[in-house]
This record gives sequence, C-alpha cells and structure tokens, in this order.
Amino acid sequence: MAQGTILSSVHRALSIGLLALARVGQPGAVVAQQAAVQVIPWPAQVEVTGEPLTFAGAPVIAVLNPADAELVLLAHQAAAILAEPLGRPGRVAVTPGQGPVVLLSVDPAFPDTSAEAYQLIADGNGVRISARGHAGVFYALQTLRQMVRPAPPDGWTVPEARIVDRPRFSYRGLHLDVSRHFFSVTEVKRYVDLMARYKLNRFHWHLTDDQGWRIEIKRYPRLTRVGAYRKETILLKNFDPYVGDGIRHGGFYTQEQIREVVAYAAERQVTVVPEIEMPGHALAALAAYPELACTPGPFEVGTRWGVYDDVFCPTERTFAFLEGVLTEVMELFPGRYIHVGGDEVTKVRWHASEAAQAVMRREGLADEEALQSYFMRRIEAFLSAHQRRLIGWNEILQGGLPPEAAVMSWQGTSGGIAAARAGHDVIMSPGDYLYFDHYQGDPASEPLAWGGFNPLERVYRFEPVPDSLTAAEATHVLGAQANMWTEYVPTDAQLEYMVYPRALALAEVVWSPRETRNWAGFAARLPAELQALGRLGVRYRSWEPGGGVKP
Ligand code: TNX
Repeated sequence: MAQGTILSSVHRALSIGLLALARVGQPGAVVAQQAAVQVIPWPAQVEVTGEPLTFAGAPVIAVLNPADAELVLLAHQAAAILAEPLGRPGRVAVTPGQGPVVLLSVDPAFPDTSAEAYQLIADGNGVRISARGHAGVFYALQTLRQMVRPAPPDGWTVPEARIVDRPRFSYRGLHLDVSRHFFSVTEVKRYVDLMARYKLNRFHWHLTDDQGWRIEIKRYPRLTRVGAYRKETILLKNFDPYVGDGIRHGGFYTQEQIREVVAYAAERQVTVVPEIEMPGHALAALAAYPELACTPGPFEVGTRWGVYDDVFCPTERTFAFLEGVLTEVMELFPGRYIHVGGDEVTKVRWHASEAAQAVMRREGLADEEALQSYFMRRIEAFLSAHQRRLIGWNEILQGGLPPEAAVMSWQGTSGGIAAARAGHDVIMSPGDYLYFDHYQGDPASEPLAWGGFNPLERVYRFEPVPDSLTAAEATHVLGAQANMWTEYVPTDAQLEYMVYPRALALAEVVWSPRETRNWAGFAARLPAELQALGRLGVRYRSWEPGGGVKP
C-alpha cells in the first residue's frame, strides 16, 4: 500500500469517528508560546504546519486495528503516557469514537521498513500515529508526550505539526553495573522506564563482577548464597592503607525477578543484554566455587575496586560451569546478544598454572594472550550453537575473534575502528565521552566519582562513526552505549544524578540524524524535559556551570 492510501484510510476512519470535532477557541498567547516542538531526541523531520491546536476534554485514544492485542496494549500505555503532561489519563476507545482522537495504527506497508520508525500528524482532526511496527507507535507516543500540554479548563493543546521519524542507530544502549553496588528491582525498572522515554532500546545489565554475583543460577546455588555478598566495601579511595567500612553489602535477583524485568523492558521496547563476566572480574564466582580458579583458594568476594589477578582457570571444569550458567542465562534473556565481558584479564595466574599451561600446549597456543582468545572462541562457539551472538569488551579482539562476535569499544574508539575494519559489529562506548561514572563538574563540588570529566556537552558532542571509517566499514557501527559503573554510586539518588540529564544527550547522539545535531538547540529544549523529570522525582544534576548539588 502506498503512503497516500494509508493516509486516506486513516482519514476515512477519522471522518467516521470524528463527527464532533472538539477544537475550541483561537490559540491564545500562552498557547502560541508552546508552538515550538520541544522533543528529545530531536526527530528526523519536523514540520510545524500551523498554529497550536486546542482540544476540549481528555484525549480519546483509539486504534485502527482493534484485533491487534499489542496495539490495544499500546493504547492503554498511551493513556498513561499522556497522563504525565496532562495530569489525567486519556480515555481509551478501541475503535474511533467521538471526541478528539489520538489514533494509533500499525501498517505492514508503512513506507519506512524500520520497525522503530513512525509518522505523527497533529492537525484539526486530532493526532494520527502510524508505523510499521509497535516500537514505532511506542516512540511516537514518547514524542507526543513531550508535545502536549494541558489547556484549561479541561482540554489539551498540541502544536500543529507533521513528524516523520526513525532512529539513526539500531543499538541505543545504557548500561548499569549492579555488582559494585546492588540496585533493587524497583530501581532497575525505573532505570529502564526512564531510558525508554528517550528511545534508548538496549539495557546492558552488568550482573557479575569481582564484588558481587547478582543473578540466581539454579545449577550453582552458591553463586548467590556466597557470591552475592561481600563482607564490607572499601572506604572512599583508601587503597593504601586499605580501610573498609565494615558493613556487609549484597543482594541478587531471583530468576523470577529477572523475568519480570525482562518483560517490563519488552513492554517499553527495551531489550536486556545480560553480562556474565569472564575470564576476569570473576572473584565472586571463585569465592563460591574455588575449584574454578588456577590456585586452590579460598577466595572472598572483592571489597576493593580495580583488577584482581584471580580469574577463571581455562579448564574443562570451568567451561562446563560457564556453559551451565549461560544455558540458564539464555533461558532468561531472549535477546540476541549475550555479553561475556573479556576485559582487564591479567595473565599472572595462567602463567604460573600447570593446568593453564597444559591447555596452551594441547591447543598449540603461543602465549597467554592466545589462551584468552581460545577461551573466548570456546564460549563463542557455545553461544553460536544456541543461535546467540557473543559480545564483549574490546580486549576480546586480541588474538583473533570469530567474525560473528561483536565488540564494545570502551578504551576509546580505536578498538571499535579495528573491529569494524575486521568485519565485526561494533558498539561505541568510549570512556572519555560515554562513561557516566566520570565527573560532571569540578570534583570539589561533586560527589566522589571514578575520575575523568564527561559533562553533558561532551556527551552530546560524541560522534559514534569515526571519520576514518569507510562507508562500508561504518555499517558495522550498530550504535553507542553509555556505561554506568557504580563503584562510587551507592544510592538510587546518586545513580539518577549521574545518569540524568546525560542520558538525554546520549539519546540524541544515537537517535537523531547527524546533520540535525546542535548543542544550542538541545540546550534550549532541555529545561522542559528537566521539569518533566523533576515531576517524576528524578534527582537529575542541574547542568548549568556550577550547578552540581550533591544528592
Ligand atoms: C573499567 S570498562 C572497567 C570496569 C570499571 C570501570 C570504571 C570495563 C570494561 N571495565 O570494571 O568499573 O573501568 O570506570
């Protein structure tokens, strides 16, 4: 079906349903000020076609395809989404009825083939949203949420506009480390909910690390019974001499809770990418099962930050264990990518271990770097055999990697460039732009952070596709992701302070067309959205110079 046919069928549905148009009054001065469309991330095409429109009564949300259960669910989500700016929910009518209508439709012949693309038309008939996929409808609603305002006494107003939108990148990620500090299911859901508002669609859940194992694995109950708790946490950056706080810290998610989060995310068009760290950052697992290490142990769950020498030993026992873990992980997470870490693996134990050296001899591996590559190839083969794809931090490139494996470039973009040139898919996640554990202002007036300096504007200026890539190589850049490591982020309030508003800058980097990106425009649109976040109780950081307020 051509676009014109879709539109005319939408028009037909509307003219049946909209006998009484509820457009009231002339746009007044207040309404006129709202004429500018204020949306983050900025859409691909925005055309303001007239004066702001004002409608009486609550918006009636209708669907063009009432047999489509997922679309009907979206209509109910729409009622809640619009309640936020309007202060009261819209009314859901499954088929168009009377009154100003927000009409949702999914059309397999929608001209843009991306399931995330959509069109939104606001005119005297109301608002018409169409898309090829449900994701597109969801994103249109996030756009609309930012466009509507209440119009006293009981109505609403929206700029008359036509928006045609699609994401620049398919992978738009935000990460959360729940190992260094544990965050409850409630906070994790809120994290996902907030990211979905800005059309971010991949939640990278860093579930295991030296300082805590956070996912229940039924085959290996000691992972959470022992590995989910540390006896204390290092105080500040007090490495020398070490001083701990003496307070036990921990927690984990049951498989039921994981399923709950995965389903919650799916309803918001977010895919969860779980990370199970190997062969390094594994001390919590070794505390639970010391036989997986190259030395006898015993080990205790990490209480300080940084890199530990005790890593998984590359034995058959370890591979059997990890395959058991990954089997349960794959049952819980339906997404294509399974993140297996691979970063910061010291080779001290492997070098001194007879078992590790025997594997090197057996496999004809020249050195311990080649042994790590062998380790990753074994895991990759296992995941591939189960139709999943391995993703890991850029160190997995060392020593060679199967072409299907994807690379997350954290040490600058060079790992990503090398990976794209070698034909791997890449997610850009460089520390010097996209690490949200870095400072946002003068450390003297900020809460203690890891280091670095990534203020809002720097995040905004990140460009995921390096100029040095050819057009063909650039197609391997699937998107970008910001990482939230939580060594120095012990509370929900501080988490939100570190992530907002930087996640809004990230959203525009990964969604909006490169040529529309404009810092001044973003900064002008930001206050309205900060107000919206404030209404939700999000403890974001004020981004003006000197605006840091400790949470
Ligand atoms: C490096 S980024 C790490 C993390 C730390 C982070 C702190 C990466 C793959 N590894 O384990 O939390 O630095 O910024």
